[in-house]
Amino acid sequence: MTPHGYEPSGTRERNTALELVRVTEAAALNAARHMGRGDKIAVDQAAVNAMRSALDGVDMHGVVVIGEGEKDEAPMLFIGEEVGNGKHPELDVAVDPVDGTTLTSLGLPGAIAVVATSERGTMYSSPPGVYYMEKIAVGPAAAKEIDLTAPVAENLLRLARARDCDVSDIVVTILDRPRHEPLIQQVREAGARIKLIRDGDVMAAIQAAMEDYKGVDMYMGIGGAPEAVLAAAAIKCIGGALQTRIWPRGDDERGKLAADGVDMTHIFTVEELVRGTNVSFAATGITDGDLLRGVDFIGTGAHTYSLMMRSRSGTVRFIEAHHRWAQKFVSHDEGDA
Ligand code: VTB
Repeated sequence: MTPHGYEPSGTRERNTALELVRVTEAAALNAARHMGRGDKIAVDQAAVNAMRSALDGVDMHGVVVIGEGEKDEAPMLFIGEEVGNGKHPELDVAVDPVDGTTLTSLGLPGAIAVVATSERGTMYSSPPGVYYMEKIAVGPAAAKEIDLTAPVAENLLRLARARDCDVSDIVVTILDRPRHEPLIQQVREAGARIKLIRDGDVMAAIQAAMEDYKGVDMYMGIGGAPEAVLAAAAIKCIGGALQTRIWPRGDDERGKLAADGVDMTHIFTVEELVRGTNVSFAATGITDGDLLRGVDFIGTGAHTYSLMMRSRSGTVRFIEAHHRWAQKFVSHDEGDA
């Protein structure tokens, strides 16, 4: 340790996140070409192609744990697919080439490309038939205080106490869905404020965990199960807490999961969703968001805005990259970054 508490030997360790950012940049650059064209399938395809090929450049022997779906429904980045150049280390890989395909197709804010890695066998993969999870996320100050099973008002009070603020100071991000009407009602009754988003709850959870980001303080609601694992990877790096619980859509799904022996009462913590100790995370803005700007095309190239971090050091980097088409080996239309 130096007098400033900085351990230089830490910099001798490889940082996979530095490589992952090129992967999310590639996906974002390609997805952003389709912004506002009303075709969310094209948005996703462009990002998946670019991400798949950029992953080949990463020094790792990765296996996709969170991906585009099962092999027979996803031609690329399917669960179980091996990615990377095959070299050490052996990693689990979670991808969401576009969190916010609809946002991108409509030119609305908040779409990102995301990748996370963790040691092999350490990422939670939900049992078949699990699509959604209830979630609550906060930053480090209230990490030990929140409890997904407690009433909404209680969690808000605990967060306010931990942050030494008023409940009315708190902003909670919630996905704008009819299923959240009761939750919205409860947050309003407790006196907190709400930011409704159309999509993109990975970034919503990240913003809640980043206490130096002033926009929101908590994320609550029901969102995708894969997005929960990606958010957990990020929160493992930032600090803070995320608790989740499997949420079946209706009695039919509940019955099937119960028959399969799936525990729908279990509360998953960040530690259970991502058990690794060397977690890397990268995200690049596709459309403008609060934390990350979207891709700017400037004729001769493009600018991208990314966030990358790893759990070992807790370093969070914001990277603005200036890409120049003329110096790329492959034209940008073919998916290079
Ligand atoms: C969220 C959000 C995604 O799906 O997980 C959400 O992060 C889940 O709820 O961006 P819905 O099925 O009701 O959308 C997205 O909105 C889209 O994948």
